[in-house]
Amino acid sequence: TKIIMKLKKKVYVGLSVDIIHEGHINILKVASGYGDVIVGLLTDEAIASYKNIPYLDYARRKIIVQNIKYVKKVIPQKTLSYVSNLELIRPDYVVHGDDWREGIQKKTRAKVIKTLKKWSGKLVEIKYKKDIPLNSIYKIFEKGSLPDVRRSKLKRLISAKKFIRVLEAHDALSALIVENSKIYEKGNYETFDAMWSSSLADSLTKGKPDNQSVDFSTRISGLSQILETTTKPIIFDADNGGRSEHISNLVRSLESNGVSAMIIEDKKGAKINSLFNNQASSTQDSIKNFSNKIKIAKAVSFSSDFMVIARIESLILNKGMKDALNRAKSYCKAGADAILIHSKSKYSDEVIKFANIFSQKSYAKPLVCVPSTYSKTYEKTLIKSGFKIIIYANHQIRASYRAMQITAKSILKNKRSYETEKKIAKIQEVLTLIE
Ligand code: SPV
Ligand code: MG
Repeated sequence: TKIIMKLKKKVYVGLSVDIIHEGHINILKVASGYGDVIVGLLTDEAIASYKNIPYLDYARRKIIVQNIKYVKKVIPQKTLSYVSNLELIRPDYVVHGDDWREGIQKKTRAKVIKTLKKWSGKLVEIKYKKDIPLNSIYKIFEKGSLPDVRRSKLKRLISAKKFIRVLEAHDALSALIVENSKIYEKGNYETFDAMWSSSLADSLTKGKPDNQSVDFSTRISGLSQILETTTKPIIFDADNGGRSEHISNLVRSLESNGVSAMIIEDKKGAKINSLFNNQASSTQDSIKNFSNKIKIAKAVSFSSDFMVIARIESLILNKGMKDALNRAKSYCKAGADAILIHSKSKYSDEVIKFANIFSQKSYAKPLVCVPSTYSKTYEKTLIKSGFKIIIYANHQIRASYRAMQITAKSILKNKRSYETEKKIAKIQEVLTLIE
């Protein structure tokens, strides 16, 4: 008798499976009918590039998927695009739900079909089961971003992503802009990863100077409107943290609300904003005293995911690079989870020089920058120099201030609102935003 050695066909299924449901099992079951199923499990980074970072990280999701009986093997899919994994495996089939024919995945699908053609592979599409209440599951998951879940997201994003892009938010509306702004560019989604709760922006909304006139309690209760309406992690500008005796309550308040990080700056006494030209009345804290504040903050924090970030003002106060580097070392050793090197130079040279030296040190921690004055520098330059978190610290409040001013003047000038109508958001648009 003739033995026919038939090689089993290879079937590729791309999945992210944060919440596993019967729809996934159905796809895998059907796929296994075509041959050996290789799951391309989307990495945390690939998922975070177009939606919230998954609740379960890659390693945990992998354990789940590789133990499903229909699955032969799990490999990472590092991009939204299937192409590089398909080229690698050259599967005979790709199996997917038919729900990707429309919407954001349409282009991904087209590329899969094109790639499979090269070796006559086929796309098998399974009818999408409308009775799986996925949207409501995801809604609970996303909107019900409980404090623990939200707080832990920043650290997870830091390990999953090349860099973290942060934009200032000062109320629910501006936070929704951070949450929802998304552009599609060269096969990738560009989004913001987190929000900056800025002392400057919070002060501006209240018409008060940025000198701690708006106290922490007021600012933290103001956060509740952001917490109720969004899911992205929050980094809180805690000025100099206040007096050492007050730090423990501040940390407790922030972490129990689900804030992921607080940044404290090494200035003391009467506070003025770092971007004021005249810093004559500003004094820097001693290394010893400030390191102690970092130690207190770390010691009282309940959770392992709450980050204390130390902000160095040496370059703002013309104390020089050596002083800045020296402080960075002490602050890291005191337990800071990251270092923000601030600058009010028009050029990024000094922060880049700092980053180049600091990144080489054995005690180095992730680096943060606030490119307000050196706004010509592109993100890619900062990332290449070693920065991990980039904070756009005040741009939404400045944008809305200017837009309101122009609108008010237009009404004064034209004695009606018609001229301004085409420049501002349509009433229908703002209504749907809060539906
Ligand atoms: C803020 O946004 O309040 C900051 C950054 O602290 S800066 O305004 O540059 O001091
Ligand atoms: Mg501030």
